[in-house]
Amino acid sequence: MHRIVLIIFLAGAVIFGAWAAFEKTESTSDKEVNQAESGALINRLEKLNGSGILFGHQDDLAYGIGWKYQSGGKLDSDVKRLTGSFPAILGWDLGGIGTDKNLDGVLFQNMKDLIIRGDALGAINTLSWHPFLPNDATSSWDTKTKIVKELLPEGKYHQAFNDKLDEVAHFFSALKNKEGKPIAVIFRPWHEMNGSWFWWGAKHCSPEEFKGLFIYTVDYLRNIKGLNNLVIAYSPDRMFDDKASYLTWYPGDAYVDILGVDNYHDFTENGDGPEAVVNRLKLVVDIASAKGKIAAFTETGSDKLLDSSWYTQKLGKALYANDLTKKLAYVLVWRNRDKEHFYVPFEGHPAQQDFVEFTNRKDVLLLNDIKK
Ligand code: BMA
Repeated sequence: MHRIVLIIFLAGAVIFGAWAAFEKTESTSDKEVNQAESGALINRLEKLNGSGILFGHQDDLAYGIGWKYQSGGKLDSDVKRLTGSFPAILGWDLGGIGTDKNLDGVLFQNMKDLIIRGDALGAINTLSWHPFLPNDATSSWDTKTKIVKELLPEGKYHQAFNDKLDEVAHFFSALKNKEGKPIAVIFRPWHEMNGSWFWWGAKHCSPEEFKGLFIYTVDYLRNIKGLNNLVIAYSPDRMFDDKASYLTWYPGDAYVDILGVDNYHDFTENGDGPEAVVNRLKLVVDIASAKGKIAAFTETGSDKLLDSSWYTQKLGKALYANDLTKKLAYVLVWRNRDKEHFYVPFEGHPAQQDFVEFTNRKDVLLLNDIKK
């Protein structure tokens, strides 16, 4: 009798031990795989940086001038129509998450499919977020209420904010490739915070509140929701002239992988001019390099391309102004809504040739240039 009890006990111990060891290796290797996801994208961006600057376009696969992606249909792209290649960087926006369409009319289901299809082709996806207020207002530009601190723990809308982040996390966790592995993407929340046009902007919260919001967002997605496929970008708008002003809203090295800048205005007549674009890019690269991080021109463009040589004469000259600016990992231009609002030219537009010339540069990288 005793022997039987002993045998059962020993057998149980062996099974438990094996199970515990299995559990351990499972979770250790899961963790390594997970860290590898965002890490691999960072490595890839760093590696590609030696060959040139990646070119990106917002909503590129979703719609363009005179066409719109149909679920499951053939891929199209205004960049490809002119150059023969999709862009290397695909920009998307999560504003409106929780409903069926984003703020610019892209069905989230299509966005998900297109991110997955783009990734399979070798492109890199970046997502910004123009969130709606989690109270009764419906847009990022609604600045009536100072709401940022109400989103943080103890705040009136904290639970509503968590619910929003759950929706964001749900979207990110659905980004899986054919092998079922999570797809790493660049996430660029709370952009242009040094302007005051968005409710998280400079006049609507203190830098400390802003940092709290940024840190909470990244912590929640990474630690509470367990997402390991996010490479995080920090991207103020153009209003900075030194390191301190650039870093006023910076949440800290632990929360940021890419240091960026959004700048449309300095290319226009009312802005500070092309030298200011270059100086600000240089500053971003300098700050990023000192931190061992990636630098990027996270948003720019010339709406309607009234200056038909904007790509070679303005953007190209700024990107390749000097050894610092050349270290930018990528540049993203905004969306092609229609003939009244677009940033990439279309067939027959006066800027067509210039755009093709710009993208033909050896150091401007489209998808065809970076395919694995
Ligand atoms: C702006 C414009 C708008 C758009 C918004 C968010 O610059 O392109 O049409 O809704 O960005 O994408």
